[in-house]
Amino acid sequence: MAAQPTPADKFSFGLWTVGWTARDPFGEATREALDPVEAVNRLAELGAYGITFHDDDLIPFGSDDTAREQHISRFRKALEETGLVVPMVTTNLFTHPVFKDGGFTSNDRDVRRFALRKVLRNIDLAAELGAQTFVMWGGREGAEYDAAKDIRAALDRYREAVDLLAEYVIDRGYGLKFAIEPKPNEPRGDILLPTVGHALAFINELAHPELVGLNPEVGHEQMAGLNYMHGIAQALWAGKLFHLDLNGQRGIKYDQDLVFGHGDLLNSFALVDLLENGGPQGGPAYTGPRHFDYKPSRTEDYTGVWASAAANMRTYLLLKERAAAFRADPEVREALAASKVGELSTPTLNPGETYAELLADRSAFEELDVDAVAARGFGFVRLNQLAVEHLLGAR
Ligand code: 3MF
Ligand code: MG
Ligand code: MG
Repeated sequence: MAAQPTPADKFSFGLWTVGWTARDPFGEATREALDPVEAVNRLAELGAYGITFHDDDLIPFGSDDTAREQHISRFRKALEETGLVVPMVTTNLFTHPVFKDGGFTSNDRDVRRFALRKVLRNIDLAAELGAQTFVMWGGREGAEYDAAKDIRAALDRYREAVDLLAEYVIDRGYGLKFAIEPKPNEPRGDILLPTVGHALAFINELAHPELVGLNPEVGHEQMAGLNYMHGIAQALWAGKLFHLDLNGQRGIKYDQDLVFGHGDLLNSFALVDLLENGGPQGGPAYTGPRHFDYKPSRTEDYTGVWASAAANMRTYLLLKERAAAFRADPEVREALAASKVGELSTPTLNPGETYAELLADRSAFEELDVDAVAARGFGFVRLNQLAVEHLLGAR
């Protein structure tokens, strides 16, 4: 059985996850508010290494400077006592009614300027607490009505905002990097930068693309019917996997925020295999925080909240163990070779080969027995069954 989580596993949780009091669009909260200090203590006891937060999770919106300092210093003391770190900080630009049409891309310029000020202040706090990553989830940056939002102007304003924030971080010497979190919808009908692909294209248009990467979330990609592991792989390929949000989602529906692995378990297995074994030499492909952004279900009391927090980490560790067994199995290695999975890493052209040489190569075209090549099977189903059997602990 997998070991207990330790800080070396780099598991982190949003304060808003275990702290969610379970108010939803149809019902009142089912749990009392959680003291951030207790969240720090309990997560440390469970073996997490980090905690993350939106400004408003820690410092209620509208707090005066004295109250603000008190909230920060209590939290900081709990961090010092437990050794928990703050690897990531983010800003809430979605709860307060002022952000009902967005923060950086509201049609109302006063709101956009206010949003920038709120984020700049929070960047100072992130740097003060030693965070490396500043996540930006633009949940209200979007629209319900096509005539109501000039999308190109909105993208101009989004870029203007991110460029300004990058300039600020450079000027202050903070060493923070930004991670955009795509989501297709909810709370807006359509959210800007809805998928990993849209966000990657946006980053290429920025003044400081090197400072901006992604924070892809399992459920967000799956809400769009996309393959999360593929999205993570493309983010890695682009050198843009700065952070990630792990949770569970069952199909194309509202944002469920289930425990990691409680949605598409096979894709979670493939994801953990990629993160842990997908590096160039077979080691980890990603070394940042394994961050959980889930919601303890509304049915749970606080016993259930802490059990669900532990479940995220345990599921990850079990999948890591299963993925290691999958990679070590000689039959899997043979099946991978039979499926030519490794062959895809061989460049299609020979070293230095030109198109003239390819055109001159009769074996590539004129003399190729296309029917014989077409008749070869790849054996992908056998390979997948081996993955399923390892996942089920049957091998
Ligand atoms: C919503 C989310 C967000 C972001 C958060 C961190 C409230 O579906 O996933 O959680 O993760 O704003 O940036
Ligand atoms: Mg989410
Ligand atoms: Mg998230």
